[in-house]
Amino acid sequence: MARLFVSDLHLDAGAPAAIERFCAFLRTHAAGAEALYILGDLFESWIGDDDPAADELPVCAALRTLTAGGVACFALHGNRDFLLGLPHNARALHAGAARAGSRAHTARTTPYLMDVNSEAVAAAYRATGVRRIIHGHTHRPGVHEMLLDGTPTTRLVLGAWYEQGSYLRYEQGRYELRELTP
Ligand SMILES: [Mn+2]
Repeated sequence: MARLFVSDLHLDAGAPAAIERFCAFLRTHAAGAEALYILGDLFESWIGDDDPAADELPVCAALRTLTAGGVACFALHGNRDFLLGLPHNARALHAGAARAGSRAHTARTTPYLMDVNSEAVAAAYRATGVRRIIHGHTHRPGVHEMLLDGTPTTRLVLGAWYEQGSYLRYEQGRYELRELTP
């Protein structure tokens, strides 16, 4: 059975077509998988699990259906939905830090980081000992192979779902980036 990886869906109640695209993905591709890994930014923003609007998002029900059907589902917090599962006092702390960070960012003229830093990637490989990294966040899907200290490494980057759905499929030792037909 396959393991599927997605990231950067940025689902928002204001864009119901994107929500339906992901729900359809859950009902079809993911329903037959062994596991689904959501690697950040499932939601465009998330103000808390107690947001009354959250219960109305069909994606939450679709994820419940998926896991009830026996598909393991794992989710990392992204920079857009880092408040998933946090209690209110933690959110208040983050909100204060976000406001301070926003002011500091506005005061700086540092260009926006658009892709990974290759030195940071090499450091992550060396620190962890892994030779394969799967990530999203940059919204630049692709496969990057390089030799690190003489050893082959592979970095698989997931695409964002703004225009079209995409995912990474792993089965029997093979990884494949796939796009959903619109
Ligand atoms: Mn993102």
